[in-house]
Formats: sequence, C-alpha cells, structure tokens
Amino acid sequence: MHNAYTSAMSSRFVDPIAMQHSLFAELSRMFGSEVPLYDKSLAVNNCCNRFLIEFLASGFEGFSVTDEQLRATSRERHGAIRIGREDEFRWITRYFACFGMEPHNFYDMTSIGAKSQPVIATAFRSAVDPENRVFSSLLRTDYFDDETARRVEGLLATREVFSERARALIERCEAQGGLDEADARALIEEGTGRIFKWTGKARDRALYDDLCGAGFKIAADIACFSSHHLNHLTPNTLCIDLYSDAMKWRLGLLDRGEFVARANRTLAFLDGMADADWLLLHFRHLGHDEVDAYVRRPVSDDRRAELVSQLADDLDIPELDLAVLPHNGYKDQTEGPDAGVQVLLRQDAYRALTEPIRFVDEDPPFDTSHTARFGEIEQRFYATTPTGRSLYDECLAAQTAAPDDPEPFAPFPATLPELLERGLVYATYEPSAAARSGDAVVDTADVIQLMRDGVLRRRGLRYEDFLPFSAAGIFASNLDQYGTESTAQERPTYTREQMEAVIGRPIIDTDRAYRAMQDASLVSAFRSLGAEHLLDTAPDE
Ligand code: OOG
Ligand code: NI
Repeated sequence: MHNAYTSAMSSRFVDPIAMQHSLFAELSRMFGSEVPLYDKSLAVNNCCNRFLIEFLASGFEGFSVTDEQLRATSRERHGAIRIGREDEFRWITRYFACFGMEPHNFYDMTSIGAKSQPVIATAFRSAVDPENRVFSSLLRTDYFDDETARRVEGLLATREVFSERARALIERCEAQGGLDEADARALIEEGTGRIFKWTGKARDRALYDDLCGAGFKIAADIACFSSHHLNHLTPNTLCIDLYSDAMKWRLGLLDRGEFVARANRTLAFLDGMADADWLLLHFRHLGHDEVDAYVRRPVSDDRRAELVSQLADDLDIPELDLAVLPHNGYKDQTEGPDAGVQVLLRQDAYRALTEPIRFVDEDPPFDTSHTARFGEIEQRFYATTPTGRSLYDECLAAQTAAPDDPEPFAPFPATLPELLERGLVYATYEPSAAARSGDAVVDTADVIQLMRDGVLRRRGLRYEDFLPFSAAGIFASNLDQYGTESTAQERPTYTREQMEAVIGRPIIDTDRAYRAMQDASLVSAFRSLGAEHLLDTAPDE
C-alpha cells in the first residue's frame, strides 16, 4: 500500500534531470537571443564537431556517430553566475537542488596570487550526469575596506533576485519531493525571466565607478545589477584548437590561408594522438567492444588537406561572418595544459562584449557600457589524482615563472596507460572479453599488470569540474583587469567549511567521488573474475 502510494505520488512529478535539461535548453535560448555572437559560436562549434567526426571516421574504419549523439556531445555546457549576498547563495543552492544539481568542490578565488578576485565559489552539477554545470561565485565583502564593504552591502540589501513565486515554488518542491509539470515550467521561467536574465539596468554609478577604479570590476558586476545574470554558457568542443582558430578566422583575426594552415597542423597532431582511449574519453556512449573493432588507418596528407578545405568552405558563409558583429577579440592564451597533455581541461574564449547599460536610478537615466558577458569554449580530459594534480600545479607554477618555456607540461606522459602507471589520473576498469570468457588466471591485484596482461580494460575518467587558476585567467581577461589585493585591514582567509555554512549543505569533494568510482569499478571487475579476495591489497591510486 505504502509503496503504491508513494509511487503514485512521485509520478506526478517531473524527473529533476528532465527539468534540468529543459532549464538549460531555455537558458541557452535566452542567452542566444541576448547575445547573437553566442548563437553564432554554437554554429561554429557544431560545424567543427561535425567535421571532427568525419575526420575521425577517416582515421578509424567503422567509427561513426549519429546526429543525435553529436547533438548530445555539443549540447553539454557550463554557465557562470556571480552572487552578492549569502541568503541569495542559499536560495540559488536550493533552486539548483530542484534540478538535481549539487554543489561540487570549493574554489577559493581570493588566494591565487596575482589573479586573485574577491569571490569564493562552488559548481552546481549532477553527481551522476554532469551534463550541465554552473560555476557560482559568492562575493566576499570583508575582502574590502570597511567603507567599500558598507556601500556594497547597502546596495545589495535593496534588491530581490528571487521573486515570491520563485521562493514558494522552491519550498513546494522541497516539501513535496518534486514539482508537477506546470510548477516545473514556472520555476524554469523564473530562471530565464528573472534570476539569470541580463537586464542592462544598473544602479549607483558612484559605487560602480569607484569599484572599477579600484580594480574591483567584478564587485561592480555583482552589486550594481539586479540579477545573477549568466555571464557565459560554455559548450563542449572535440578539439579546442580547431574551434578557436575557426572563431579567430571568422571574427576577422586570421585570414583563411592562416586558418587552413593551422587546421592542417592541428589535425595532423590529433591524428597522431587519437587512439581508442581518446575515443572513449570524447564519446561517452561508445563501449569498449565497439572501439576495439575499429581499424586504425592514419589519414594521408592529401585526404587531410581535402577535408580541411571542405571545412573552410563550410565555415566561409555569410551567416558565419562574425566580423560584422561588434566584438572585443579573442583571449591571448588558452587556459589549462598544452595540446597533447590529456589532463583536466583546456579553455579559451572570445572576450567580453561591450554592452549598453543604463543607470536607472538617475534622472534622467545615464547610459553607458559594461563588459561582462563572454564566449567561452572548453575541451575536457582525464581527472587527475592528487599526485597528478600536484604535478599539474608544479608545471603551471613553472610556466608562470618562465613564460618562454616551450613545453612547461612536458613532465606529463602522453598516453592513458602511462598516465595510469604513474598514478596521475583516474580510470574505471572492467574485465576484457577474454577474461570474461574464463581464460584469465587472476593472481594479483596489480591493476597495471592486469591491464598489460589484457585481463582488465580501462576507461579514463573525465574531469567534470573546474580549475581556479583557469577561472582566474578567464575573469581577468574578461574584466580587463587582473586580480586585486584585498583592501581589508587584515586579509581574511576563506574555507570550505565557511562556504558550507553559508549554503547550508555539504559540498561534494570530487576527488573523493572520482576515487570512489574507480574503486567501485575494481570491486565489480574483481568480483566478476572471482578474485575479490585479492582486492584489499589493491595499490593506491
Ligand atoms: C566564472 C569563471 C569561471 C570557468 O570556466 O572556470 C568559469 C566567472 O567569470 O564568473 O566559468
Ligand atoms: Ni567558464
């Protein structure tokens, strides 16, 4: 009785993941109509991703991806918002929870050296299906001197980002354990119509000018506006160098000849790098058996040149002439590791657009412009272990210290088996077909050995989170301001526990989550091989 009752109850509710997909499809539509260059960049990305699939099909006989799978790949995205008040951050946490999105990781943006910003952050995403993410920053007014803090807090206190209806819907969702169709639609509308919407309406010009003048443009972007306007919505690319060069060409920053030459180099490099592990990383829907059945054939120079010239023709259309749209160019440098180093993520962006804003609290209103919204792109690679992350941080520090070093990330090996042997990245494992059919004798828990012996096969885990240093580079280039020192008498420190107290729930530590996925896959693989008893001696990482 009880079960029937609860299932009847819950069937009235829309699945939170389905709600999440609708929310993000709507947000993408909202952002596309607000920012035409974003819409065009999605078209360039689709064009490049479609081309890459064709290119890979030339290199792997048997490889193909349906249109639906391509759409799923290109649909993945993350956005970013910046929040002013603690109670607003609690509401946004509860809002995202209605869509199955939980806070993941604590990012302290106040302590990343010269690029520091007065915000701390977490990212909301689903733990199991991280297709949509929102990097969410919280302004810390105690980073400022008392007078500035007082003015910022005073202005923030007079706004209301969450309407009464939005709050009621969130409370209803929490009380009922879900929302019906109409309520779900209403909650999404609150997002696109108000919470995340860009209004261009600003208040308190004196504070705006003072914050910008003091290097705190990010605080101005938060405090002087009335919503948590989405400042970017980043799609996923299969090859960031190809996409960025395509954008630079169509924005008028490169000519066609230069694009073609670069694309040829990028693709020759990709052809040398793409292997079964690369395919499993970039195409989640592919299984081991499918990938193992492909026949590798390197793409000839002629074939590559022919494909590139087709791509150039596809991009060389009036609808993708982005130079006619006002823009501020492309970022100087790709964030993240160098091409060929398959860890964490690589990001780039067209720079924030100059957009009209109006100070509506003046009579007459004062019209000026603001730069905040930009066009990021990203490509994701393997999740690092703590050892891998330390190595990455060391390489990054070396690069910062010696910007002319041509290969700061050279300490990283190029392939997944080498990355795994050195304990730098996570993977999930499963028994090979041969092992499953009972041919294997498993007498060790040495995962690397079992992989070499063909008993276990691996799938590198993809990094689904963010990098504070990369984020800082993005903040910096878009605000046209590098980080700023605290102006407080004593520079405050911030912890994950403080942020958990602000948002009222625990923040998921994703290093642990990746580790748990790896461990669970090993338990299940060893169990199915009848070798579970060996596992308590499994190597660390
Ligand atoms: C957030 C920047 C962080 C990323 O991709 O690392 C971010 C912001 O500009 O508000 O989105
Ligand atoms: Ni971003």
